[in-house]
Amino acid sequence: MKGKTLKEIIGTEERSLYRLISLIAKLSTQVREMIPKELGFAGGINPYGEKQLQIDVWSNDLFTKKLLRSGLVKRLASEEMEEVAEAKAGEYSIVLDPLDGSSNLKSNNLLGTIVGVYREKPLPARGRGLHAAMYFLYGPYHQLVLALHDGVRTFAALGRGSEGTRFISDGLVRQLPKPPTVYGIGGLREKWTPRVREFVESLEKRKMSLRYGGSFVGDYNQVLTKGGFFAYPELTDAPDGKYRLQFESNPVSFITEKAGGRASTGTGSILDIEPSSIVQRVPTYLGDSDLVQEFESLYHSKSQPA
Ligand code: FBP
Repeated sequence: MKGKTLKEIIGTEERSLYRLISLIAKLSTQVREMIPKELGFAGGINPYGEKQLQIDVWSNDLFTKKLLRSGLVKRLASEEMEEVAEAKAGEYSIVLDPLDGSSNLKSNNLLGTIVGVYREKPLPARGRGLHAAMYFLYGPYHQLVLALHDGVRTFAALGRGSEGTRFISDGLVRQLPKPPTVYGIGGLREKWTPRVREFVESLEKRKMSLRYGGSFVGDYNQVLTKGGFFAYPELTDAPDGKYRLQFESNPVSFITEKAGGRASTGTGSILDIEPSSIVQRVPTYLGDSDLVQEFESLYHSKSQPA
């Protein structure tokens, strides 16, 4: 079967979007190449008070500088920066988690990059307004999962070095498989609220397989590939969970809905949240639409967590 290139998938109707996604994909190959070379800790602390690995800083600088100088991006917000960065002109606004799962680096677990693309607009923005969303998974092979208006496709990076790499897809639009077979839930079990615990125990009884590797992109990709449910839920000491709405939950929620799934805060769609700040977090429940709706029903039926 002859694979399809990014150009063939994105088509010519939006040349600037093709140029933007090609640039992001090229930069992702540079991040992947850098991962084994750059370990250790920089002195910096990101806005969430988390110690930044040097590769976090390097990846953020790479994407920010190259995208704002491309002439395509007017605004860029990143999990690693407190303020929205701006260029003089550009058709698009970008939200970015440059290296998701960076705490996994030393154990050589899966890492990824998450990107949301808006037609130029102020940030923070509602996820419903996303124009495209993607993530790169730095796994056994370098994978791109890309959601456009007409659905989700996956690509593999072929070739050597960031200049020579081509992203090739089978061109097929992905839907979350049924029946759902895997699930993953973040946070310490002892900190799950009663309604979260009750739902997870129901999943265990359904003989679904637990898949949790501590990397949002890596764990979510299992749900997209095998069908299932993934959450970083409300916790007794963190009612908004851990994921940032702008940089993690909105882009992956966009991908989820384009793949026929559902993405919820427990009370409603993540994509419909009117953002209050660039750093806000949101409890995140994603995947098989029936399972997520079942969780929402349970969520409504139980009182607020203690
Ligand atoms: P970072 O953005 O700081 O890497 O944190 C996000 C993340 O690593 C997710 O990729 C992952 O799902 C989650 O944190 C793991 O959290 P925990 O260590 O609490 O299981």
